[in-house]
Amino acid sequence: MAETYGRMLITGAAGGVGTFLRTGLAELGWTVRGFDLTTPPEPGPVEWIAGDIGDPAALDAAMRDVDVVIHLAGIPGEDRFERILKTNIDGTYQVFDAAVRAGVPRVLAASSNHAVGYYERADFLEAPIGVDIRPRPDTYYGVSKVFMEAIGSFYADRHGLRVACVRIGSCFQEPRSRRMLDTWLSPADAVRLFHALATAPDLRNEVVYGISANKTAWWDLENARRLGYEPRDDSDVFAEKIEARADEEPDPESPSFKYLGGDFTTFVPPEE
Ligand code: 15L
Repeated sequence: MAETYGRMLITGAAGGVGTFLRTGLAELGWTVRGFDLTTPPEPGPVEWIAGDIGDPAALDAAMRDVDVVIHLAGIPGEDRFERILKTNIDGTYQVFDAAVRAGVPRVLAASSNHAVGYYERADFLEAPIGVDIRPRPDTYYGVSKVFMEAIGSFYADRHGLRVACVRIGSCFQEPRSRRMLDTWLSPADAVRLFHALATAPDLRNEVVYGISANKTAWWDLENARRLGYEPRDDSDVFAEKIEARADEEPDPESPSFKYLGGDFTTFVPPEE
């Protein structure tokens, strides 16, 4: 019989990363309560609440008897500032605030590599970069992740909430580009990472990078490992396939190669 853990609320549970985590963490023995705008997807978790992170009453209901919140809900890429402000900035504030109101002890939140997307490849060729560098967001989306890290730190210090914000690289079934060979977080390692953070007795107030054990990694996993994360996957197994697909050598001066945030550094959302 598998070990059983507590109840975990996952906001954005219907999304890509949400789907990996809600299934993988339930398999590990967590009682998963999904929260998303939609009705429960198949295969669904044991519990589901359809609601909006902008709605404090829906969050109050969702937080009841929860041991850990994993906050993934939000716009997953660049968008107009007003929309990022409402969903990613105010929505994240609402989730942290509801967790404190309900007395939930621990919140793990999905930050992103785009909080530091304007660092250059050349900045971390010698040695992987740690989490203590100054944020350099590459988009309004990245700005919202810097806000997430800031409110997480503030609520950890002010309210004693245990907080980890995970600067996720690229969490997909497989890396989809050369850049993702460096930034890939496999679904199985994502489950390992969030499970480690959900159970680490020493977690207080951290920002960690979320990547697999990629041969070419830009980020330092030291504090994630200290908290119990042991990545097992390596994007290198996909390198040949990706190289065969890519037609030419990358231009070292192109933003998609030069910056950590890749194409995010040049993307501007269309006017509505
Ligand atoms: C992210 O933060 C996005 O949510 C995801 O869709 C990917 O694009 C990822 O970053 C990435 O940088 O590859």
